[in-house]
Amino acid sequence: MDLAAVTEHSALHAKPAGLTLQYGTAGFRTKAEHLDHVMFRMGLLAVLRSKQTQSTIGVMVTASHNPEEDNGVKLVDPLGEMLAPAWEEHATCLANAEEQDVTRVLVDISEKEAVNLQQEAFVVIGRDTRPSSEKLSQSVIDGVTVLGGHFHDYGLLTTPQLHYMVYCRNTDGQYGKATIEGYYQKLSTAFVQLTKQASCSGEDYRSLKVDCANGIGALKLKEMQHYLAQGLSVQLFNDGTKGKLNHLCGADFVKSHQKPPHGMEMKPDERCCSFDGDADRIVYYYLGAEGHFHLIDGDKIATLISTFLKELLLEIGENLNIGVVQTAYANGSSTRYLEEVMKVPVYCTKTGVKHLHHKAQEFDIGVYFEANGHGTALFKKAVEMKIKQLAKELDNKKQKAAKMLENIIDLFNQAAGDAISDMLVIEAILVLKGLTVQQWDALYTDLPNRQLKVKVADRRVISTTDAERRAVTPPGLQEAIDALVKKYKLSRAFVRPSGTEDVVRVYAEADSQANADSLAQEVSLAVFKLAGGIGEEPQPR
Ligand code: G16
Repeated sequence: MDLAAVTEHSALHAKPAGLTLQYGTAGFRTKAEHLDHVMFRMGLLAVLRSKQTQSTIGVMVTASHNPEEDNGVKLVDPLGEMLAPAWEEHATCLANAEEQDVTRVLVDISEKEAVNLQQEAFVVIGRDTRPSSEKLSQSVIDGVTVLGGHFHDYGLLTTPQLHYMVYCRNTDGQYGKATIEGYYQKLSTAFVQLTKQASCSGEDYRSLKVDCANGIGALKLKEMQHYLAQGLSVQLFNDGTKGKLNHLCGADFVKSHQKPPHGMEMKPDERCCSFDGDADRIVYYYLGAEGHFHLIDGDKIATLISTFLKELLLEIGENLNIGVVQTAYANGSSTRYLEEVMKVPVYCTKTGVKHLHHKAQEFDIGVYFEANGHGTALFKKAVEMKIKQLAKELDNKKQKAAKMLENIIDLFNQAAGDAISDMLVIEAILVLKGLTVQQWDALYTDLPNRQLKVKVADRRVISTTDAERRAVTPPGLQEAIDALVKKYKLSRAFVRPSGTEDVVRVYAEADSQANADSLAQEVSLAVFKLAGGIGEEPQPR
């Protein structure tokens, strides 16, 4: 390591005095103007991780659902998964090191992780459409090159596309071709093959309205459209030509406000969906005939997918174990439906796809989704091989099911939750099952729920346990929540510090919307009072 060169370049990416950041739910996130040093240092760290794993490592510059002024960065590990926890700690140490300590921290990490410094390093970089992203990705490149790493800058990509590129590169192309065309080809071929097998194919199934949150999803869907040919026609809204990124639109807005995005023209019964700012989340919705807004979130997406996969497995007579992984945000009705009606085991992890992904890997087929629309399905390699084999061998009816499974495996982005891939999976399942969006929605009825945010001086005063369902600190908070929950029927509530925004998140569900709203408000007030709330006290809605 040329430590003198690191010191010299690091000074050009100085850390603002007193700034401390944490590698959170999905990397570092804060105001873009505070991130230059973090980007440079994550370039350095990616080189060390690449040398250590002898693999290509990804660096994605994005703040996903956060406001346009924010930005962020996360590292992508060799199989397209999130960075290993021990390296998250290294990332935090390096990002927070004072200028004079940067080289020492680098040396410490290399020693602790037994990094062979002679090893070549290769890093791939992607970025979203935020105005700050291009310059920040240059700072990543500066970090990579000063440590002698090689790189490929993919430029504008959705986050899941970068995860896909990393996975492809580290499996010598077995997972797919590590190019944007390779991604479009893999997904569109699987989609076309899959939907060819549908017996119903009315016009209704061929068109979909997509709110792109004024983000990268719009650019990439436009590029992909001709690959899908007649299979699916998407009409894009909030495509970035005028509105602001994630402002009053996008999956996070739609899910948390439970209302349609601005700028979308919805007619009753039309199938619509929203991506978030970097296209790794998706939620569906429609207006009922009576004009009511109906949200179909990640829980219902997981239900549709796991039901479909289970049915195919039954048809081919394979007894593989399927598990569904959710978080505390999963609607109580979805968990009950999956366990009691579908007889699928359900597991709960902490928020953050890294936790869900990890758990889902334990099953032959693991379906994981956060209620906010972030998720995918994972298939064990041996399962993939077996299904490929069965698709060649079985008799006619079984072969059709095995072929569908083979195609759907290719349609999922198994490196990360991916709005484009999930959208194609959902569209294919709906047409194959001949389901309308209303019939899908009618699988079960969500318990009314509400999510709120509370500002506190330091959100770290809240710590949780039991997959974030219970607060450990500050003292008295959990007791207060328990007492409030008791006041309502079918109720549940929890609080947790966000790992992407400077807020505490509050979730409540109950037997009616009015009760869910009032429970959420009362719990917010308890957080405000017991955890050092700042600004205005939470008010009743
Ligand atoms: C990221 C994570 C998700 C998480 C979300 C909110 O999503 O990838 O797993 O649910 O943040 O996390 P928190 O509640 O900790 O703020 P995205 O789409 O913003 O990358």
